Amino acid sequence: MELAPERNPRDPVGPDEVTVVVPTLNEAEAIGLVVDELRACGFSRILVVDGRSTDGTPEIASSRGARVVFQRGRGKADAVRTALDYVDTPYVLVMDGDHTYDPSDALKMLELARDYDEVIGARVEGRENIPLLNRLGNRVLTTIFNLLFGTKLRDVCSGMYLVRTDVARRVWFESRGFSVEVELAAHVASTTRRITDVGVGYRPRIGRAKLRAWHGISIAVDAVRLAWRYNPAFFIFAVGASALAPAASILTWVAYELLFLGVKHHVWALVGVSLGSAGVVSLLLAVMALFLKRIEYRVVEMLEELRRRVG
Ligand SMILES: Nc1nc2c(ncn2[C@@H]2O[C@H](COP(=O)(O)OP(=O)(O)O)[C@@H](O)[C@H]2O)c(=O)[nH]1
Ligand SMILES: [Mg+2]
Repeated sequence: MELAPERNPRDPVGPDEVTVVVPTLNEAEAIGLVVDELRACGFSRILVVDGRSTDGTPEIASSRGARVVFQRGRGKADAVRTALDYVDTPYVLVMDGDHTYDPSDALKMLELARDYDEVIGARVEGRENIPLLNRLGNRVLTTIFNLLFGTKLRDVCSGMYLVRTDVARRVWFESRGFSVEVELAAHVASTTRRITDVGVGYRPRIGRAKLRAWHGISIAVDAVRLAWRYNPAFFIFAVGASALAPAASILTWVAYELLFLGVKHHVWALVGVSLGSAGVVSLLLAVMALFLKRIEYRVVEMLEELRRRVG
């Protein structure tokens, strides 16, 4: 029996070690082009996970050489989870099927795959092609994510990311209630910490968006849930710090009345000062909660590094 040549673990990951998972829902206009581009970049294992399109998307995809399966459940998240039942390569690249991502950017992501559990394709060029509400939501969520996990990621909600199949299987086995992208990134950032991103372009979408309105809301919910789940102390004190807003308005009004009209509001002044003090203390504690968690993550990172060198 002839054995396959042993791969050098330092060689970059090749497209043949990757299954490209493309979730689709009525992407007939785009999917043919997307599959062609992927193949032109050397990806031969293309798995289109369809959400029961009615416009012929599955037929077009399979006529261009992709494997097509139908998803369990509903929504893009269930589609991505379904895909794992069919993947038999060490890596998975998830990519939207609307022609927004350029597969040649994915090749840059492969270069980092040996050193990381997850590589995100961060949309740095063509951001104007992301709808405004999503752009704002993505920025807020990414900022909160980085604060919570002490990471420096640029785009946690990207629709293109490369992940080790075993890691994805572990994480997506049970849902924690986040969108799949956030769930995966949060898991890696809080355990092995081997997560990074590569700048990629974002092109105008072909066809109509499927998730738009929902998306903004689910991104906001994800941000709040992340804080609550991964750093409850921060969450509680951040809520407490919001007392600073009413405190500032009350004190401004009290000061105005006193300085310009000579009216004294003793009780309101007391309320304002109390709220303000509680807010300041909460704010300091929230910042402290972030720093403590960062120290924890740094220790986790060092232990992981040590484990890798020994093992
Ligand atoms: N299988 C499946 N794919 C979906 C579903 N909803 C959206 N998609 C696909 O997921 C990708 C991203 O959706 P899109 O509408 O572009 O959302 P956005 O890029 O996040 O604004 C596209 O390829 C869609 O066809 C779904 O319910 N099932
Ligand atoms: Mg899209």
